[in-house]
Amino acid sequence: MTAHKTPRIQASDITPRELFYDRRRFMQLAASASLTALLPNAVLAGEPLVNVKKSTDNLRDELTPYKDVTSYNNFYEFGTGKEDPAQNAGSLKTRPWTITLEGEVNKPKTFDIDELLKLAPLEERIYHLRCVEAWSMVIPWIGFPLAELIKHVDPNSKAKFVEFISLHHPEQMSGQKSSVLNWPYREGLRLDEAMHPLTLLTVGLYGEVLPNQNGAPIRIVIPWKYGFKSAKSIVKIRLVEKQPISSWMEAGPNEYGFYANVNPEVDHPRWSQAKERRLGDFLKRPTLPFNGYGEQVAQLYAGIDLSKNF
Ligand SMILES: Nc1nc2c(c(=O)[nH]1)N[C@H]1C(S)=C(S)[C@@H](COP(=O)(O)O)O[C@H]1N2
Ligand SMILES: [Mo]
Repeated sequence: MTAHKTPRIQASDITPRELFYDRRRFMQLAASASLTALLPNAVLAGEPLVNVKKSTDNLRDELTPYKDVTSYNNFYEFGTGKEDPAQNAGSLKTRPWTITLEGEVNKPKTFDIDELLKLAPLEERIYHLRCVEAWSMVIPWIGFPLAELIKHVDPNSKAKFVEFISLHHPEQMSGQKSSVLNWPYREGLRLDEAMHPLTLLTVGLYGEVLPNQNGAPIRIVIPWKYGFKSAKSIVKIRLVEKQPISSWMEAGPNEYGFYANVNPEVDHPRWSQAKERRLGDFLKRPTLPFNGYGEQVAQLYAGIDLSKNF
């Protein structure tokens, strides 16, 4: 077992953010790290990730507690209840795991997840995540820009959109025995959205390997869009010429659009999007256009009617 697969935590590897590295949690991590070192070929949810470049984010908002981030989830492959994924996602096998990049690219390639992890330095990014159901969280993700991966396969001139395809495996994903969505889960972005530096290919949170319920071993996070755009447990990324149709667009075309930019002015047909409840808060707070990332991303939509392209 190689060193990078069984990271031992050292005081120097731990970011000094008292917010989340309280001493008790640190001791739990130390214990689990030495235990997993005995298991063959395991890179387990909850193992610490080392050599992560610390966040340069200047958000002042309080982080959502680890417990809430990992126990209140949407991941329909493991059930439709918010507590289902944490309960049921233990059956997902995250090694071995490959991701295939294909379609309108000059150098299609299937990456082993551990090979992919070495393509670019890991960074911590504190992002707001706003669910279309009007709750939100603040999460310290770990990953690197999706653009870094896409550059490796060299998109050709026909590539205009990117499609993400999650794992389809009903034996491991009990929720796929129900047809609540058209499996596998599919999402998509315009190529320029996918290449935007905020779009994060994500492998961890709170300093650790992603828990299964949060989309292990690899998911996307697009902080200015509703949470459903951030596909989990991805096995395929396809560059395509035409706008792909996502699972949610199929399920409810007048409720879930392709763009899905967070927009307090465009209500969901069944509820308002003007406010959100931050997990742990009692009172709602106003939702910000583009989830607060307008300065970085609004220019991507210049000249587009966002009430029609919701
Ligand atoms: N494959 C897959 N990805 C998914 C989902 C899903 O059901 N399946 N749910 C989405 C929704 S609606 C949200 S809000 C976020 C939630 O991410 P989190 O549980 O890590 O907070 O994941 C998104 N990605
Ligand atoms: Mo969501």
